[in-house]
This record gives sequence, structure tokens and C-alpha cells, in this order.
Amino acid sequence: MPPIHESRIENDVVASRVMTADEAAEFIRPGDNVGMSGFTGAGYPKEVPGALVRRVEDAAKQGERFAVSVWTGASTAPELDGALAAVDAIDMRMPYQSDPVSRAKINAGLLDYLDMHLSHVAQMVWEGAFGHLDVAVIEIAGVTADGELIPSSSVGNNKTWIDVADRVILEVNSWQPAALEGMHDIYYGTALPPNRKPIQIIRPSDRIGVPYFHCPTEKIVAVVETNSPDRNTAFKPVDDNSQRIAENLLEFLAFEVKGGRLPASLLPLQSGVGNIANAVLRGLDGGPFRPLTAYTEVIQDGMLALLKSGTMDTISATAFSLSEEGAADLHANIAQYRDRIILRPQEISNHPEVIRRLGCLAMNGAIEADIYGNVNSTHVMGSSIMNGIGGSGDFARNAYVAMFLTPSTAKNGAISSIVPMVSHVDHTEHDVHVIITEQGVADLRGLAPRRRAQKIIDNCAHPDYQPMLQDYFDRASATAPGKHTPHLIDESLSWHARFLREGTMKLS
Ligand code: 0RQ
Repeated sequence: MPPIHESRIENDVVASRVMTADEAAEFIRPGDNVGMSGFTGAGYPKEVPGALVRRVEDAAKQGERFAVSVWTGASTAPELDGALAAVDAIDMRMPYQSDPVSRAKINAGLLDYLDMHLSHVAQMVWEGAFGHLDVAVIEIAGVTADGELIPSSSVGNNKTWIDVADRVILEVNSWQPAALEGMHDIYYGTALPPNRKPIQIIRPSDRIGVPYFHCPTEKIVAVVETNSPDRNTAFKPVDDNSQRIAENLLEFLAFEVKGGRLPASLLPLQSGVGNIANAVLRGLDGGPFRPLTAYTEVIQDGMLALLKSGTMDTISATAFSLSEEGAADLHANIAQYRDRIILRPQEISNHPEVIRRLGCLAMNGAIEADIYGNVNSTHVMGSSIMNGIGGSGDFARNAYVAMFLTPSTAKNGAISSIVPMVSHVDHTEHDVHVIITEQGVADLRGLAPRRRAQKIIDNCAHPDYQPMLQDYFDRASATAPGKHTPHLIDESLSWHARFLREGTMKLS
């Protein structure tokens, strides 16, 4: 472990609980529900998961199975999700992951995965829908003299985990900048119905909470000091397709502004992560839309660049998701960023009420979209999970304009991302306003299903697949029993058409 340069624990009671990660992991028992910090590779515990893996391996040597359920904010890192999945130490995982080892286990049927809207998690835990949370393992950036916990590079569900867990294990990571203190806005006003009050955010810059997590010191059973970087995944260089998708999106936004449907400074942006999002953010930098704001989940490199250049005013999110260079930039220049960044619990960053009120412009990725506008963000071939829905549904369902971005083909052109009927639906035709590929833009607003189909085929499909999709649509339109959303459904095999086969039902 790299040397620890400074202690960040100013409270004596908390300092008295410092121990090794192996000692701390003793507080986790087989069958426990464990709430871990971590969101898109930021702010996850760096040492205790490895110690837990060692316990699991020791148990296996004795012929015993040691597994826990792991609840997080979102995706973590190989040393948490990957390491635990590799030794089959996870019974149930929720609510989002993007780890290749976990993905393989989930798709082999060896790991139960609950893929949920990120805004739903905290309320369902408070409701008791998943049982009781036994232990919370939370990375923080420090502890104040009063025993307040300074959040780390992600907030996620940490407030809820600390509130509801019986036992709290803290990892105090001195790699995280001390100047994170004050950037967070932890809201303690949530309640279950019928006692809910309005969330008083009317601009992304509004603060409604406090900068710390409160945790009774008697719940803190172990404290581990660490000095380890976040996952900090490098970005792939922006490829041609991502560049063209970004250009199409920017052109669409310019058209909306020109038509008076969006203000010149746009509306608060929400952006998914990855190559395309990065290209979009780059395209906005120094452009005509300003001052921009973001009400989003994650802050990636491109968003920091927008703050730096002055194109963006404020970002509200729940986590960073930076490359190594992005993290170095944040750490070096945190003084100029810190007043313009707010990190909130994910139940607030993704709150439908707030997203709808602010009128967010949602930009998320898709695996495939169908000709009627249904979008699949999560499954390959209908049965294998890729990552999960994450916050895309929270935003798309409530956005002012819900945009989905995808290259028109996958796997070097072998697969069309525009299909007749998606193999799995995450975002229904009712939630999807605009589809954008490198081929063009399909603005679906105001269009009935068959008009949407023609627009998506004409504007978004790859030319190699356009004739096949047109053929499908033409034949479906000619032969389907219903002409509202025509599909080719094999009546000799279809579950739904069995009533027609058996003559027990007639369509009106
Ligand atoms: O697989 O890496 O094995 O080649 O899917 O695809 O093109 O690299 O795109 O990284 O932007 O991911 C929807 C998965 C897109 C992502 C999705 C294969 C493709 C590749 C990844 P390989 P790309 P991206 C904010 C919002 C849901 C969560 C979300 C996602 C891999 O955006 O997880 O939006 N979204 N959260 O080859 C078969 C197809 C395919 C396909 C792509 N049609 N068929 N494979 N792939 N299309 C963040 C959070 O919520 C935390």
C-alpha cells in the first residue's frame, strides 16, 4: 500500500477504531447484506473488499461457502465487483454494474442481479423491500473534529447505507483531495409517503442539505486508512462515428434553439458516460450555447473542460467518473472547480420531480432501438445483460427532451442497431423523443407509430440495413392484423396469435 501522507481523522473516538482491512472485514458475516460506496468507478472502498475476498477464500479452504449481497450506488471497480464475483462471493448484486467478470457470472446464471432505476434504490431500501442492511462499507475523504464524515468522490447511496446499516466500516482515503470538503449537498429531508415534502431544487446550483454524512460514532465498528486512486478509466480517442453522432446532436440542438423550443443557454444537461458523451461534451465546448448547466449523474472529463473554459456554469451530479488525466486536473485545480460542482445523493441527482421541473435534456446510449422508438439499453440478444439501466430511465422518462444516441451498427457493421422490434425494452416508445445515429436524427415527437418507423429507417438506419428494414416495415404494414403498430408476427408460433389460431378471439 502506498504511504499514507496525512491522517484525515480529526475525531478521537473515530481515530480509536482504526485497524487493518483484514480486521475490519471480520465485521462482515456470511449472508450479510452489505452496502458499499461507489458510483461509476469513484469513491468505492479500496481495501476492505480485498480483505473480504481473503475471508471467502479461507472459508472455501474449510469447505464453507461465504457469500454476501452487495448493494452499491452504481458500478465500482475490478478490485470490488470483479474480485468478489471471481470467487463467487456475491449472492445478489444491485443496482448497476459494468464489470466483465460479474457480467459473465450474471449471464451464466450464477449471480442474481437486480437491475434497477437508480433513483428507486434508497426509497425501496427504506421501505424494506430488500430486507435489512447489516453492514455499510463507505469510503470517505475525512472525519471532522465533530465526527462528521466528509464524503468522497461519489455520494451515491452512502447516506442511506449509513442511516440504515447496523454496523459501519469506514475507509478514509487520503488520495482524495481534502478540498472536496464543502462540495457535497447531503439532503436529510427525504421521507416515505405520505410524509414527503417537495424537493426544493429549482436550479442545478441550489443547495438544500449539508456537506457531511451524519453517523452516530457507536455505529462505526472499524476504520481503515487508505491512499489509493479511483478507477480512473482512460477514454478511447473519439472515433468517426462518435464525432458524427455528436455533430448531429449539436445540429439538432441548434435547430431547436432557432425554432424557439429551447433557450440559447439550453436547459440543464444530463449525459451518460463513454465515448459518444465525451464527443458531445467536447463539441459543446466553446460553442454558441452558454452558459450551460448540468443536472446529471456523473462528471466526466468533458464536463470539467466545459467548466474550465467557462462554457458551463454549474454541475450538479452524484459522482465523478474521470480518467487519470481528468483526476489529475481536478486535484490540481480544485479551487477553481469546487464552488461550481455539487455532489448529491443519487436519489436527489436522479429525482424524477427535479428532473421534470428543471426540464433536463437527457442524452443516453442505446444498444438498439426499434423502428417504433422503443430502446434497449441493457441486453444483447434479449437475454444477456450488458451493464444495466443505471440512471437512463430516471432521466429519459422525465426529461424535457429524451435523446438516445447509438452508432447505427455494432460489431464492425455485422449487427444493425436499428431493428424491427427490440429484443428487450428499457425505454418505451412513449419515453423516447429523439434517436440519433451517425447517419442522422429522428425527431419522433408528434409522430404516430408508422410515421416514426419511416423516419427512423430513413434518418438513422445504416444504408446496408435500410432495404431490409424497409422490407420488414412494408410487409408488416400489408399483412399485420392491426395497422397501428404493424409487426410481422409468425401466427403459427406466436404466443399472442394462438387465440387467432384457435379461433377463440377476433380482432376488432
Ligand atoms: O461491446 O466492448 O464487447 O465490443 O456493447 O458499446 O458502442 O462501446 O458503447 O460504451 O457507450 O455503451 C448502451 C451499453 C452503450 C451504455 C451502452 C456492444 C458493443 C460493445 C458497448 P464490446 P459501445 P457504450 C449514465 C446513464 C445504460 C446505462 C446508462 C449503457 C458494448 O451506454 O450501459 O445509460 N447504458 N446510464 O459492441 C450487440 C448491439 C450492440 C452491441 C453495442 N446492437 N448488439 N452488441 N453493443 N450495440 C451512467 C449511469 O447510469 C451510471
